[in-house]
Amino acid sequence: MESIQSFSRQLALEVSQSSLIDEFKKAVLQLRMHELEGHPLNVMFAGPQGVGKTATIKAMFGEAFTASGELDVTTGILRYQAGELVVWDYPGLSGNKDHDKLLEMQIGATLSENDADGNPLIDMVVVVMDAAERNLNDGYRLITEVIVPALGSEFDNRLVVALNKIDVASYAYDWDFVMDSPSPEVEIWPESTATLLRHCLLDESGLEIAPVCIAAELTRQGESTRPFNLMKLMAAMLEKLPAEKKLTLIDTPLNQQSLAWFDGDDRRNYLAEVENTLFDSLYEGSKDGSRFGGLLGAYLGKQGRELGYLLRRNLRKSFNLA
Ligand SMILES: Nc1nc2c(ncn2[C@@H]2O[C@H](COP(=O)(O)OP(=O)(O)OP(=O)(O)O)[C@@H](O)[C@H]2O)c(=O)[nH]1
Ligand SMILES: [Mg+2]
Repeated sequence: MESIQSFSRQLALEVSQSSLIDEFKKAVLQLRMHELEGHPLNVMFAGPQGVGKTATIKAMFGEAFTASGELDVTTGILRYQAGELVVWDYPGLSGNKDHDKLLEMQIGATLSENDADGNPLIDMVVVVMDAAERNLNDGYRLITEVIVPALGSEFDNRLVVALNKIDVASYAYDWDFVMDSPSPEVEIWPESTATLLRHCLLDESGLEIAPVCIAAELTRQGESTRPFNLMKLMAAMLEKLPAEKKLTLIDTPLNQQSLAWFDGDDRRNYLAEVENTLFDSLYEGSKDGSRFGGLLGAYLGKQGRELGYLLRRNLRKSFNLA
């Protein structure tokens, strides 16, 4: 396979071979990439039963990743690992009081745990909820009563909420075959659910969290399933992670299924957001991708533009986008 090299290794190689970047800048960039490379990243997926936690992990990292899971038989927690990334796939809250209480305690305890350096063991929690469920209470309670208290004051940078199965939530409407996207009406119901959830979190608990509407497995008529809004979720996760963890997430083999990262609500350009945040973490002094005329890094001159070009090209490979 062509992309055996991780994203950052390949980028470092191409920077070193570039004729448009001078030797001093090369050294600075190599040093920065070296600093950012190889940091462990632990992401926990939690939420009620059957909401699509495992499906979301599979959508992001592909089937080989989830097939490699190790099950802890006493806790029911599945752990997947690739390179420096560890994903914790927690069993769902089932509605059984004793089972759920124990599970909530486990989640709280894991989130409060520190690694050997005194940093939190879990860098990020992704709470998955089912947009098609009329009752979002279990997921809501999990966030407000278990996860946020365990995360403490730093919850904002460590918590992402995904509202999954928006295809099911939009049951009354069809796929728009002309635009090859959900018809505008389809988005209304899940988006209002997301807004309602956001409002409740703010009003009742003072938490400012904007849930990301996704479909980990969107079935099109007569076609195989593929995700919807996955890039939006990736952008939301990368945005919150510290610089040295962003690269770990991108260096992990990502889902290579054709068009897995393609479909989305297009309300913003999520791929550009991903490019910007990665560029900013590599190029000192850059903000919002330092775009000029839309070109990543171009505001910083010839060398910035070249790094922008190389980064963008390799990122597209990682997401298997043409
Ligand atoms: N229509 C639709 N179905 C989905 C979507 N995501 C997941 N599913 C289906 O929902 C069911 C549950 O998905 P899982 O990924 O196993 O859910 P989970 O949260 O890991 O479940 P537990 O581990 O049992 O708590 C499966 O049948 C999936 O195929 C989606 O976006 N749309
Ligand atoms: Mg599961």
